Amino acid sequence: MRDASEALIVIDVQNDFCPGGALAVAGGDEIVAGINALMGGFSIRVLTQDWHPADHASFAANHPGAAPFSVTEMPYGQQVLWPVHCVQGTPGAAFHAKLATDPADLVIRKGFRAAIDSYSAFFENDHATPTGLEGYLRTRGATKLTLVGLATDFCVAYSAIDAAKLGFDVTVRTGLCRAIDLDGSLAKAEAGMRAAGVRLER
Ligand code: VGL
Ligand code: ZN
Repeated sequence: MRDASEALIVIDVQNDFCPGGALAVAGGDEIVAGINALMGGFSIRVLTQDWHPADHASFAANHPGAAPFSVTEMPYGQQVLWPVHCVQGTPGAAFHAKLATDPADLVIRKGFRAAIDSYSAFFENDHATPTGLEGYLRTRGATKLTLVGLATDFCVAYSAIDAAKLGFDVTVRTGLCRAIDLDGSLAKAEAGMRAAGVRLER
């Protein structure tokens, strides 16, 4: 068992990000068994869940004429327009059936405000609106975080960089993550994580 100051954060291991899902990440389901095995070693375990209303601004379908995976300008900056995914209460938003959810201490949902996306588990995409996860982790005494999940280059990277900026000691286990890799986004995300002081471990 790791020290009580260590937390495992499992990012968005949901059906829509796994093969067959609306925003499928190649090999997204391959990481589930490894994540389940890792969970047993941590005394603080958090799952995040992408959780959008149907009218969410990140969906291309809500922007007439916009193609999925195109980029638009939002009041808070650039935003990729995604296929409709992880709609609240739908099977696509549910965790992968084989993910061990019972051991989780906390499930934190994000992206539930229609006008703003939230890749990071800590802040929405305006980089200012907190999700509350920082307070939870600090009050439980967590200082060292291990991140795994989907997708490496979006929600995992944004969460890892925010966590490092907040002063947590952050490791991303890349072997237990899978990427969307949109126009070089994976290389960019890895460089951004390294620059923020995030440890990348296989
Ligand atoms: C994610 C795109 C849109 C992710 C969530 O979990 O990485 N990516 N929503
Ligand atoms: Zn999303």
